[in-house]
Amino acid sequence: MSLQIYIDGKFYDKENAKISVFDHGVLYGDGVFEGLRSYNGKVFRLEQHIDRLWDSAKSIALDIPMSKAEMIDAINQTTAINNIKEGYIRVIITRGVGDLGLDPFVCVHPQVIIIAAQLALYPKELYEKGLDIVTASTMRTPPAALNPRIKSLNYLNNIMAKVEASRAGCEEALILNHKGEVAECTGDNIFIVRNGELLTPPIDAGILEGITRNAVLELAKKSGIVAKEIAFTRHDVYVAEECFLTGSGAELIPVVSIDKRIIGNGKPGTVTKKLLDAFHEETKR
Ligand code: PXG
Repeated sequence: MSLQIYIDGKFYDKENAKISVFDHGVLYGDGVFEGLRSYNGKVFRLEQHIDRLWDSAKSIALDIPMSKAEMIDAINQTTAINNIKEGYIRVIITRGVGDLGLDPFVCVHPQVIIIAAQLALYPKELYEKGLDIVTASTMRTPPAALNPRIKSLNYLNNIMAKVEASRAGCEEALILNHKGEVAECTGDNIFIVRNGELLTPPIDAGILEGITRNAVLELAKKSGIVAKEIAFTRHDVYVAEECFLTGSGAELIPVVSIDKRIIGNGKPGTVTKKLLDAFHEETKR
């Protein structure tokens, strides 16, 4: 059976899962989304993703045309009908069909799309070897322009940084904020280890408040690792003992070099490994 895609209350075969070219999601990138993971058929931190989705929608003045409970139901139905156990789930809310003008309020019916697919992780050897990354010259969108806390369909800022990563032969790029501080990567949050302490940029550095990031901060505290949300610069990454990225897709992935500077001994570090083990335990529960 072909993959079943949820659109606006109904399921469609992948080949027939289509939306209007007049949807403002297509015309303007006007909408919000979430990327979730399921482990053994259960969605990881589902309520937190739902809350973040509702916050993103509220911020862009978009009313999601269902309750949170109905959304949870729809997500669970979509994973079940596709028999997804270890999977990746994409929830998209578009502004809906409008006309060729910008006005979002002519769009009366937002579209809810849910895709539940088999997982496409980074290759296993990258978790053992670690990533080489580069700093992008593309600056993170300043929060005063469009807050990166909104997980919007407007990902061009991240895509421009991804272009730089790809062209440098890297999987990811570090993005700095409008103050030149470390913000995050194109689809992942960043952590470093310095003097045995775990550091990650604060939300007001202009980043997405990652669900995986928050899980790692909790796990660090439980494991007796001092963890701080504190602003730092590219220099701090260059001289860090360890570095890793977090995201629903990637979980925790070590970074072993940035801008051709080797981080630590050029291998995934002990704090990274400890937290990755703790994270795997958490997702198994
Ligand atoms: N920062 C940005 C900009 C992101 O898009 C994260 C951090 C990590 O957040 P979570 O909540 O996932 O821990 C994201 C994650 C993918 C994918 O395929 C991930 C994201 C967006 C698009 C694709 O892994 N967002």
